[in-house]
Amino acid sequence: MNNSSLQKARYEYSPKLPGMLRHGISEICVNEGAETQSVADQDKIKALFPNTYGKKEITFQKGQNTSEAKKQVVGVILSGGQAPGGHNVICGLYDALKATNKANVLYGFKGGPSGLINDDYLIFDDEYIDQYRNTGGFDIIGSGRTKLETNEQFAIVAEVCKKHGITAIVIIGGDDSNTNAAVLAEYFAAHNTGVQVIGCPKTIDGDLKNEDIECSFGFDTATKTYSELIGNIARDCNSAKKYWHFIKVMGRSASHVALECALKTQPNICLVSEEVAAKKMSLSEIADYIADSVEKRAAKGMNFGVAIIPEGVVEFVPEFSTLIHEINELLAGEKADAFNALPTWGEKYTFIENGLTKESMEVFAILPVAIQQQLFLERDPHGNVQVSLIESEKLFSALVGDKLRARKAAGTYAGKFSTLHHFLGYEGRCAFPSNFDADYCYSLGYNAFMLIQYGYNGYLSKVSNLSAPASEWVAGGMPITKMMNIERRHGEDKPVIKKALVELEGAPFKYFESHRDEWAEDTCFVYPGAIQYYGPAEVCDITTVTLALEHQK
Ligand code: FBP
Repeated sequence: MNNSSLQKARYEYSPKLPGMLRHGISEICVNEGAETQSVADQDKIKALFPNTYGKKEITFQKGQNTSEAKKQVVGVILSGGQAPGGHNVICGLYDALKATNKANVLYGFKGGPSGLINDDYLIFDDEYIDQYRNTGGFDIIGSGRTKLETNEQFAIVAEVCKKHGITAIVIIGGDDSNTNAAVLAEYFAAHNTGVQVIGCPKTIDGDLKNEDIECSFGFDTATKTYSELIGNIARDCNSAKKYWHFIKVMGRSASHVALECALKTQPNICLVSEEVAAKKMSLSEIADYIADSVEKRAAKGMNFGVAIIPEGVVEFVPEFSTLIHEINELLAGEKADAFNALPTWGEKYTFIENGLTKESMEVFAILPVAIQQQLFLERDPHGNVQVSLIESEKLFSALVGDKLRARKAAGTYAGKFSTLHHFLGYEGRCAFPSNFDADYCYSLGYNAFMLIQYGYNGYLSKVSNLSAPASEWVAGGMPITKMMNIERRHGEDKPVIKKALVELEGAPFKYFESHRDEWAEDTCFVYPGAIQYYGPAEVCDITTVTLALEHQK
């Protein structure tokens, strides 16, 4: 492998473990807490998970290790989108496993959950692992989005485990993957396979969090990377003083990423999808809100600014969701062929006009032509509009442009409005993990092995007290069923881990809300700069503003 000097230096970095895991394997014992209940729908979840429901929360502490001395053969998979620090989860798992018993074995199943089904694996050794310590990416074994959710798949996985003598599987994934980890754990228990399942909370989106899991890994590094770039753009913006930058950031439905970047960089505008939904804002209202900032700044001679747009925002605009729903219906089944056969956009437009309700047609009509066409051209394998591909940064800048033209005509606005567009997503998912993510991930992996060693099944590796120095972090495990409720998915009631959206009553949003009017009108940009790996702890080890504000409560 060709290595940069940073990569070589990062190989040597020793991730910090929680104080309670630093004593050496022989001195880590378990402190069992109270039995747990799911966050909602207790009777239904209990009935679905008769073998794994209601187990106790546990924490590790210093004391004689009383776990059974048996050889462990562990399999690990990475599931879903990349998130910085995934390699360190595997490194921590490997180090704890080998420190416990040199004869223990770690299998890495390749390409995500499908690797387990296809029995496609490698066996880790020191030389291989050492090339990936403290590095970004998921290339150590690859990842994938196949879902492990049917009994047929579970039976295959059980066979694969039996073939290799696997005693435990570690699933590194988001809310869906960890929901499936809980179902797999229940299957293994019900079928007396003797195989344990442990999950680790991953996703840059930050939407896998709850009263037990303070944050998913990767969120810290991804938001620091995006904030560096947003800060750089903001400084260019404040130097040239001639552009409004519309920056869309990844994060799927939740706006945690956008909000954290806003807290770090203090842009003029940051939309929060959850607020858009709560206030039932229309596209026109959102455009007016942004145009107000443009107008006020122009009145002060500042024809420039920065607006952050969360990836999922359009799904939260009620009238837009209705429009998407109607388009999906309009092109369902064979109707799509009739539409596609029309030779010109003009003819297609007439077809659309005849098929949509008056209200949806009014929404459709205000969209820029490029977005209108995107809604009809880029569709998923089920024929549905791919909302995540909609260039909402361009959509909002165009709608704001329309508003400003109208205001100019009315004589209320006399500024200039030149726009530039950016989408920040893949730039952050494989960055070198920050010290926080390097430490947190290594701890999650190390801790996952301790849960395996102590015989736990259906648990999420839990490391908490994360806004304190690592020495004060608390390591333990939480039954995944504790985080579950019943939700309607694809027409069926399903047990799932509750997805965390931005809470409008939460401290991060409240802080943002109390400052945003000033940020909208004045230039209050903050330039966070690049992630620092070496230097004082207050520069290098501090995690997100979101967590700091949440812990201030
Ligand atoms: P996960 O939920 O799997 O962690 O993925 C996060 C994410 O980066 C989202 O922010 C984004 O919408 C999506 O993945 C993009 O997916 P893909 O990598 O398949 O393009």
